[in-house]
Order: sequence, then structure tokens, then C-alpha cells
Amino acid sequence: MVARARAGQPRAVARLISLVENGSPLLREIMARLCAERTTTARIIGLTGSPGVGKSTSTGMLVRAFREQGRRVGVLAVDPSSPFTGGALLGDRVRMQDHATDPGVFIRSMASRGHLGGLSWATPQALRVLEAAGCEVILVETVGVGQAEVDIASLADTTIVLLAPGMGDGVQAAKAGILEIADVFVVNKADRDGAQAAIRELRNMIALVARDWKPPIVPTVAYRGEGAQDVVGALDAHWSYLEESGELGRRRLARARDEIEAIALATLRSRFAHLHGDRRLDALARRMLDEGLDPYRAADELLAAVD
Ligand SMILES: Nc1nc2c(ncn2[C@@H]2O[C@H](COP(=O)(O)OP(=O)(O)O)[C@@H](O)[C@H]2O)c(=O)[nH]1
Ligand SMILES: [Mg+2]
Repeated sequence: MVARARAGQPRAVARLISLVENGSPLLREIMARLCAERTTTARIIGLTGSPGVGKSTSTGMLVRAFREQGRRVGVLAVDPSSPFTGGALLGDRVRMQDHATDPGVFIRSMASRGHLGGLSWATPQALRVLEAAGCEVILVETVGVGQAEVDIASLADTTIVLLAPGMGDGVQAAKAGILEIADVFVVNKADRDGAQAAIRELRNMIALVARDWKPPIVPTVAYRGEGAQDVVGALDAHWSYLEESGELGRRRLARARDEIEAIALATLRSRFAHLHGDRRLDALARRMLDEGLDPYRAADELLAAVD
């Protein structure tokens, strides 16, 4: 299956990502092969923002732009908020229809179920599959809700934060800390009233943040494809900054660290899941109640016993 995915067969790619989604025990072997035989490195671009702001439409627009450059493109739509696919993601699939028959585009959606430890656990593995299939650029769309957008920023080389006029996003922006995570701001729906005001407000806020990289603000009308080249230009400028400043290496190292940590924690958690009702735990609880054992010592003994 890995060989077929590597050859770019969409069904093998889809199957491997399903295994990631379901936390298959085969993943250990699959990841070992993917890592050992890694030949290419994909450029990972995250898109985040409120529901309805135009992430899927913009993703479609960017896919078209990268395809025009002859690059193979992957799209991963991650829904961190619910264990159910369908719904919003179904709508996304309709918007991506243009690319459905293009062999140079892989589109997958993934629900990150709670028990997998969410985005941090599964997304890097899905990205690795798409990378192995030869994707040079991977766009990751995720709904900007709470922790998810911070997670996406730590997964991507470049994070695009989308806003739209009239969604009250300006105020939200400051609150949610997106000023820290956005590498590029896209003000979509620039065909609507209030776009210029939104851009002005954003520019004032950016001016207050001390960062090496000042995120550019790009207006777009995604459903008409307007502004696509400006977004690509902003992405390229950020990419150059990443390479020249050494930030690219730092981000990727941090990402690898996060992934290892997420797997280690998930493993620990699953080991402990079996402990509930375990005799060792019962015995320690008994000793705590009857023999004055303190909970820290008890926890130490438990940790020493679990492997
Ligand atoms: N007026 C306007 N509507 C847009 C634009 N881009 C997308 N939309 C519409 O906004 C709605 C939500 O878009 P979608 O891409 O699904 O948003 P997502 O939830 O962020 O993925 C759809 O009905 C789009 O057709 C735009 O530039 N201007
Ligand atoms: Mg969407």
C-alpha cells in the first residue's frame, strides 16, 4: 500500500489516511517506512478562520494557482470540533469538485477524534502520507475555533488567517491571539462593504505587535478567484523569510518534537486507560486509605509498575 501511495495512486493514499484517522495498529510500520524512505519535503500551508469566512473557497483558489505552476497539491480538511464528517466538510467537497478529476490533486478530509489526541497526533501523519504521494504543497484547512488554530499554526510552515468584513472578526482577532500565529492575513469577501475598514483595523493592530515578520494583508474575492496571485506572492515572500532567517528549520524541529510528544502521551494515556479497575491501583488506593500512603508515593509506584 505504501508503494502504491508513493506511486501516487489516490486509492492507496485515501486508504492510508483512513488508517491514520482510525488510529490503526498498522501505523507503526507504515510510518517507519514513510520516514525511512522519505525523499521529498512538502511545503505546508495552513488556512484557518471562522466558519463561512471562505476557507474552502480560498483553498480551491490556491489549488488552481499552484496547479498552474505545475505543482502537485494536497488538501487536508481537518474538522477538530466533532467526530462527525459530513456537514461542513460535505460542503467543502462540493467546492473542491473542480479538482476532483485532476490526478495532480489529492483531497482528503479527516475528523480528528478525541481519543487520538486531536490534531497534534493525527495530522502530521496524514501530511506525511500526502508528502510521500509526491505533494509539493499541502493546504490544511481547519476551522478556527479555540485551540485548533494554535495547533494548526504549529503544524504549518505558513499560516493564513482569513477574515471577512462584517463578521466581527477584527475584535475577535485580538482576543484569540491570531496576531501571533498569522503569517499572512487574507481579508476575503472584499466585494462586500467594510473590507477597507477591516484592513485598516487589522493594519493598526499588526503595527502594535513586535514580530520579526510583519504579516501582509491581502484582500481577495475568493469565489471569483480575485487576489489569488497576491496570496501566492505573500506566501512566497514568507517562504523566503523562513529560509533566510532559519525559522523554517526551527519550526520543523518544533513540529517533530510536538509529534513525538503527542505519540508518547497518547501511548501513556492508553496504557493508563486499562488501569481503571486494575488491581495495582486498587491496592494502592487501599494502602492510601488504611496505611497512610501519600498520593505522590502511590503515583510513583503506579508509574514504576506501568510499562
Ligand atoms: N461575497 C463573497 N462570498 C464568498 C467569497 N468567497 C466565498 N464566499 C461564499 O462564502 C460562503 C462560505 O464559503 P466557504 O469557502 O465554505 O467558507 P469556510 O466555511 O470558511 O470554508 C460560500 O457561500 C461562498 O460561496 C467572496 O469572496 N465574496
Ligand atoms: Mg470549509
